[in-house]
Parts: sequence; structure tokens; C-alpha cells
Amino acid sequence: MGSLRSSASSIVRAEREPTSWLSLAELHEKVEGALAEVDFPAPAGAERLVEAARYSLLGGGKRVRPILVMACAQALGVSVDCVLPTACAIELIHTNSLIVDDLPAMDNHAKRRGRTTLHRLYGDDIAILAGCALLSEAQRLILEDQPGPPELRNRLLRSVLEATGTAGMVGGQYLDVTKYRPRDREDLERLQMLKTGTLLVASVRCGTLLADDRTHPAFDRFAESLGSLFQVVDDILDETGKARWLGKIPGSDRRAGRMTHVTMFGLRRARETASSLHERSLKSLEEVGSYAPGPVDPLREIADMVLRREK
Ligand code: GRG
Repeated sequence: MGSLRSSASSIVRAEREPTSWLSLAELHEKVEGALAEVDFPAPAGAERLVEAARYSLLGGGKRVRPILVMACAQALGVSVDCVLPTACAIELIHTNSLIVDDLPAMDNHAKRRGRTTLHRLYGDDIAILAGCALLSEAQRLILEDQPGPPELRNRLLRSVLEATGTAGMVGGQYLDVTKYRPRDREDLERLQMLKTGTLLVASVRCGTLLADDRTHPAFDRFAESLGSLFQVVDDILDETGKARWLGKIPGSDRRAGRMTHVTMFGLRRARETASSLHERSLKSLEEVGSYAPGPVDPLREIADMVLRREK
């Protein structure tokens, strides 16, 4: 990501002109461009490893997490260009989690993002190494390419590592693969928050950290509702989604005997839960809108998109 390597020592505030704010579609385009530029330095002979990492990284994807980083920073008045390294880092980590989740030892998916999964195309060995490369490069992006003071980079990295480690995604995935059976709704939500919610919450947290040193309870509440909404909708899509749209073969939760909002409470209640989480996320955004200097619309559109998504 050569062009993003900046000597700027602090985050730059955007001009508060309505024309300088980016819409959701523009944020999407911006992050796609930045992801395409991410560099994977590798020794001669390891070209196929880089090709594999790029195959997964650039193979579609809604880019919800990096867009959240950018949209939150923008809502707080920060120029989107200044937060791209962290936004990209989070998408690299997310892509790693999809590669790992698809492996035969996990969910053994044949399709992801509408294409053949990485391990089926390149083999398990290269898929695992490509996943590792994505994780390492993600950390390098934050440590080296993210403009801002060193303490900011440390806090960003800490947020992301907490979300991915044993107290986050890895712990959640462990409970999942060892067939941990949630006792009740609260326990199910805890499990799902670890596996899916923590990285979404970290994306929002990174966006606000990049803007200032304050806590933002309204953003935190938005992130938690959105994280839960994302997983409830994922549970619904696993039951009702069409492979053509979903980009993977649905029904993996049921086949794996996984407890979800649908298998525990039924489709109708899962939809009601999704709708109330969506409302809750919009309520938090009203609070955000009452003080944020930048636009909240892209965040609102993300919440709508997460509720209505078909993939
Ligand atoms: C990150 C170190 C590290 C390990 C990962 C495999 C694992 C440990 C965790 C699995 C987490 C997982 C796959 C959770 C499911 C999350 C989920 C709903 C993914 C789908 O996300 P979308 O819909 O996908 O945003 P796209 O393709 O749009 O990016």
C-alpha cells in the first residue's frame, strides 16, 4: 500500500463541506482500491502464496468492517484517506477468518463469496499460509502505514488483537468447533458476539479511536446492536438463503448441528429479533447524529444493508 504510507504524524480532519463526505458506495469503492494496493512482500518462488492471499482478499465481499471504520471516522470529522490502513487491516483479518472457517477441519466449505474456496483451489497447506500472511500483513499495516502517533497505533492494534484472540474470534470459533451448546438466548448471544460481533465492534471502536481519544457510548451501543444483528441475519440466511446470492452453500449450521437463533427459537422469532436489533442500532445512530460533525447516513445504510442483505 505504498501510496498510503504517509509521513503525517497526526490524523487529518476533513473539511466540513458536505461535498467532501463520501457516500456508502464511494466508501466501498475507496476500500476496494486500497485493498488492491496492499503489498505482500515475498521471496522469489513464493509468488503463488501472494496470488492465493490476493485471491481471497479481492474475491468480492461486502467490506462491512472496513467501511465501518471509515464511516465512523468520517462521522467524527476525520478524512477517510487517513484511516485506510486500519480499515484494510481489519478486512485482511476478516478474510483470514473466512479462509480458516472454510477449511476441511472446520466447516469444509466448497464456495465462498461466489467462488471456489481457497483450499479447494490451492490446497490446504497454501490456504493456511495465505491466511497467516493476511494476519501478519494486517498487523504491519497498522504498525507502519497508519498515520498518527505511536500510542494511537498501539491502541488500534490492541483493539484488533483483543477482538481476534482467545477472548474474541478464536475463542468463539473454538466453542463452535467443539460443539459447545449454548444454554439459553444470553449464552447464544455471548457465543455469537465472540465469533462475529467482536470484529464488528472493534471496527467501530477503531473508527472512533482514529478520530479522538474520547469514549463514544452511542457508537459502542450501535456497534453491539449491529454485531448481534449481523449474526442473527446470518443464522436466517443459513436457513433461507439461496446459494446463488449467498456465495456459499446454505444449511451449514444445521448440518453441523449448530445452535443458532433459528434452530433455537424458529424463523419467525429470529426475524423479530433481527428487526428489533435493527431498530436499536438506528436509535443509537440518532444519538450519534445529535453531536457528530460528519454524516451518519452511511452508518444508517450499513444497518439497513445488514438487515436486508441476501449475501
Ligand atoms: C482471525 C486469528 C483469527 C482466527 C479466526 C476461523 C475463526 C478464527 C473464526 C471464524 C469466525 C467466522 C467465520 C465467523 C462468521 C462471521 C461471518 C458472519 C462471516 C461472514 O461475513 P460477511 O457476511 O462476509 O461480512 P463477506 O464475504 O461479505 O466479507
